[in-house]
Amino acid sequence: MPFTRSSLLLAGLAVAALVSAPGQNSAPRSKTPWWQNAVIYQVYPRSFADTNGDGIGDLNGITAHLDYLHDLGIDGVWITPFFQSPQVDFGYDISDYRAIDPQYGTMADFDRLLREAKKRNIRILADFVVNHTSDKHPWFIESRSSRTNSKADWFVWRDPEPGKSAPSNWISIFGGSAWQLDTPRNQFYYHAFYKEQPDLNWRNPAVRNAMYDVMRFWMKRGVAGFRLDAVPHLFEDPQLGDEKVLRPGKTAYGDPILTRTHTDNLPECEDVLKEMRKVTNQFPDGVLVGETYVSGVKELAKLYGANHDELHLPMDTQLGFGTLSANRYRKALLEAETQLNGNTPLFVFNNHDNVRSINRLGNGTHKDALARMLATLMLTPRASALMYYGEELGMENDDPKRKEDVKDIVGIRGWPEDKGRDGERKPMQWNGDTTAGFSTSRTPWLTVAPGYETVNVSIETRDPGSLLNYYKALLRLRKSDPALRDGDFALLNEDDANVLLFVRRAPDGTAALVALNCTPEARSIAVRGLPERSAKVLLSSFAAAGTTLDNGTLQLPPYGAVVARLAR
Ligand code: TEU
Ligand code: CA
Repeated sequence: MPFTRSSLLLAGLAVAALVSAPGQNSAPRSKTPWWQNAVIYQVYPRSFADTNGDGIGDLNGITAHLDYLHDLGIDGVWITPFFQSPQVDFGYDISDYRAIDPQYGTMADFDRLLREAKKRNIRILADFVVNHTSDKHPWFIESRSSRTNSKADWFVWRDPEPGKSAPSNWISIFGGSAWQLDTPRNQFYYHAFYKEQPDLNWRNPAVRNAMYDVMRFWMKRGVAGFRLDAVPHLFEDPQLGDEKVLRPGKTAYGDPILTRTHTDNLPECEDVLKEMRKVTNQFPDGVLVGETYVSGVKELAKLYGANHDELHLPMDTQLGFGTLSANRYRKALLEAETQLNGNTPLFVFNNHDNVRSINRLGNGTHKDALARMLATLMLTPRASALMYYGEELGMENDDPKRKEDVKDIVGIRGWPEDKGRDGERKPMQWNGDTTAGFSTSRTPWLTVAPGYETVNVSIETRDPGSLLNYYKALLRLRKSDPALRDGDFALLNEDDANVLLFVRRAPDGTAALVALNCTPEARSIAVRGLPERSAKVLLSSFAAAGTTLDNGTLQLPPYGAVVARLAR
């Protein structure tokens, strides 16, 4: 989609130079660990950059673009799984945790990536798929071979029972029964995801030790830490027990909609997280990010550990994965501030499993403004953040049009209700060439999304008013501005259902006002409860840096966002 500048012509505010020029010299970082208030950029390696022309992105493609990531201003890169895998779930089915899949490169390529990243002060995080292996992993091949082999208890096995088609009514997240009958054991094994992804038995200490060895293997190589995949699914109720119908109807895969009380977020998960934290603590930069979809802030708070001894950064899905609403955002920010026991929240709006936020949220209009508003919401509170490749460009979801084009198996099973995750995994848009500069192959593994001709790194780098340059300015500002870096956090105008307002005030008195219009209509508000009568724009989606704003009547265009220095 070309940018819709006209949408910004509102409320008599200047349209033009949309980025500020914050000081070049970042203040020295304090001794806080690197991951606090860090921005971690998620790379889906298959779709980022292909250097050998096979249509599939690779590790060398990431290395080739480290300068881009450095200029963007991120602190770390999380790479989704690049380990040896049959690729049934595009890497989330691992057959060797210690080997690189040849599609993505070699161990030498990975070591070079680590070295080059380090030179640029960028930490690399690996994706650790802890819940399950591939059915082609030697551990599972041995485990399924008999009831008595040395790995017999490494996966979750149950006897068939007369008159029952499966040990329980549990449903796989990817559709169908979560139990698969297997020969020659003549037993069922449990799989939370595809049947090609058998669940490891985390109750077995040998499994735990083997997995902790894997962590040490990568951290010794130079990986800073891990994004732990599917954390809530590590344990199942040993008593089994059927799930109840949560609500009438069917999933996109034709299954009943059941509770997941026997399989999700069991308290035992925390024991494992504590052990993993101990492993991680042996390494100075060690960090554990968690893929933690939870139902509320209490559950989220627990995942940090009562003594800060579990996850460093469990994903806070409250902010980014609900509806677009000032009231909801206010509540999520307040909860993150007050109910996480002083731990660092990790905000995220986009990843490889969810429709991109500018397509998922809003009413389809003013997408460029919406992108800036969401970026500002994610990057100006006190938190770390996860970005997803292409988010900084305004890349849009591009779901397959025909079932036969779908690559993600859940999209085949769920068609047309659930078209799968291909839409948010489209090739990174580097330039306006036929394949968006992603690959020299004319047939990349997924076609490039429409809009790449204008929404791409090459064009946006040169356009001072681009979304990319907005992100760069925002990332610089959050490091260099005392208020955004060290300031506390206070909500204002808490009864406003349309505009979210907050102030970050640093110990030295420097203060920044953040105003975000969460609606597709222009809004005009009076800021209450501030000694300062005016503010000077630092960065905005609609006003030039340096513009003076009157706090008495702040005017915001649709989805307008502004960060401003409060004048004393
Ligand atoms: O996702 C875990 C997860 O809970 C998924 O159900 C997610 O909600 C779903 O993909 C949305 O469509 C992780 C990975 O992020 C995902 O890509 C993997 O497919 C999955 O684990 C299995 O490893
Ligand atoms: Ca390739």
